Amino acid sequence: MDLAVVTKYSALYSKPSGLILQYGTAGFRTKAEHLDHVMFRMGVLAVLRSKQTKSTIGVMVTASHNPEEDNGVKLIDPLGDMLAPSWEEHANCLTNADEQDMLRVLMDISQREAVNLQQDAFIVIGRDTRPSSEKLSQSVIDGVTVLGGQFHDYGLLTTPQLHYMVCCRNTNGQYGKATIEGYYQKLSDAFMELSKQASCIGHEYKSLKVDCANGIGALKLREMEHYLSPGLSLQLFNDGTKGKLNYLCGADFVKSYQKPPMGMEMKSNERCCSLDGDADRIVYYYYDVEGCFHLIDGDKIATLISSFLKELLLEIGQSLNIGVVQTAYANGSSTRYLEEVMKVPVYCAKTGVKHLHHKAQEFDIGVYFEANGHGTVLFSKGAEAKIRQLAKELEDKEKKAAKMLENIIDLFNQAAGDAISDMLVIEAILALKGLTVQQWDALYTDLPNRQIKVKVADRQVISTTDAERRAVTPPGLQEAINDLVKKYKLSRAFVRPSGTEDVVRVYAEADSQESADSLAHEVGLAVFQLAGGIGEVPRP
Ligand code: G16
Repeated sequence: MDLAVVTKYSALYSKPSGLILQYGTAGFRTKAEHLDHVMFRMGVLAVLRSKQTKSTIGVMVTASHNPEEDNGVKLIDPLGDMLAPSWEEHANCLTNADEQDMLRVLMDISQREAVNLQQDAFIVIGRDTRPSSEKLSQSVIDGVTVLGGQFHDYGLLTTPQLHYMVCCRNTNGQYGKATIEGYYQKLSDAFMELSKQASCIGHEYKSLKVDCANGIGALKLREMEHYLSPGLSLQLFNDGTKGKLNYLCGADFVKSYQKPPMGMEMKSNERCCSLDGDADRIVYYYYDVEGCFHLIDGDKIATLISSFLKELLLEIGQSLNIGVVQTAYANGSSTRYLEEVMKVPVYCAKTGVKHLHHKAQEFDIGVYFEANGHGTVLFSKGAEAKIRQLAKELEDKEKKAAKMLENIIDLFNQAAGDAISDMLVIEAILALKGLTVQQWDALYTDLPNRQIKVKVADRQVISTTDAERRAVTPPGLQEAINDLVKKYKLSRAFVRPSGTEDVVRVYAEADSQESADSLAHEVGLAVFQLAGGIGEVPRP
């Protein structure tokens, strides 16, 4: 295979002049009209990665929580995990190369990574429901075929479903069947088995209201519904029949604004949840009888899951080590509860599933969740084998606990955070423990917090350290944050450039909502002044 063939076609996918993009928190993301060349080039890069690893590689076309006008692309590595960091660098070089430099960059990547160009390549492709996604995924396919790669286009899929497909294909079906039916069957079998163990499932555990962010989650939950019957009945809202993707709805909206999504009919004490645009995040919430809104975010999801896992391990007499991985956005109360009450070690990673996933792999059982609802649980090979063996050997109560753990292993998407799989795990745990949403919420009280976005000319002027908890540049910014934090009780604040949107994110928490709002605003102003703010000055 001759790399020069790529340059013959790449001119058809011309790069807008001067456009520089970075492979960010979850791949490339920007306005859809700027992405044609990126898609073509990522198709080409996926072929090189596939040849190098002799494995199937995934390419997902989505911008997840971003507005409908945006789009994006990320590559999925052989085990269904995120692209290796050194290949993110190659992705940057290839995407930003001028037309005349393409061949040189491709040769450089192939040499440095010892890619055997004669090796076969196989790529699987998925896309979300954005109007731009179909055409952009065709550009990916063009990139794949120009280098002679074979491919399978799954069409519309959630992001975690594509991660699952890649993992299945590269484990020769050991992880599951690489079809959409295989995914539904694997998850629903595990869910139904778990549900059977709940001694009496009352009506309150059988139905759930789901806001689908007007995205792919709605289509996929509709397809899956009958697999879950009669265990769980889902009432879908924001299913894409009218509203705009992620607009005033979805997990990111609910978490950021701490408000229910538009279009959801909520009665008091009813358990509701929201997915995001590509169904890899989930948050829960309810209204209490006084009409007060309560958000149950990724931190509380991690707490519910790890306490359940700890109980089951205790029952089967196993001391497998459990670790919880969070990010700087984790509510201070959640970290305190996990460490002090549950006695579970907690680690802080940089934002982005790739960082959390990596850290979670260090444990027998690694629970990782971002506060925004993105996460899953990883079981080491050894822990999984032990649990499966105990499920065969043990008897009575212990056997039941080991079987539940076995079902939980199958129910979690271990390739990536997955809103559908997380939802089923949560529903099963609540039913098994007989917990209401209010009881779950009452595990601990969140410290009031606020997140805001600030526009700056170049967000890369902000760099951070200590898992993003301290700003290194621009000079004076961290000192300003320190001074502001001192003004409030139980307070904490940090800033970081987003890796998915052209904004700087500001997070603040304090002893009251008023203080958290005011601290976030003041820190936002400091960012605006010291980091080159543009447009509207942050308002209280
Ligand atoms: C992506 C990542 C998440 C991250 C989020 C926000 O989520 O997968 O790990 O928390 O972006 O990242 P940032 O603050 O850098 O913009 P999604 O759901 O958009 O794919």
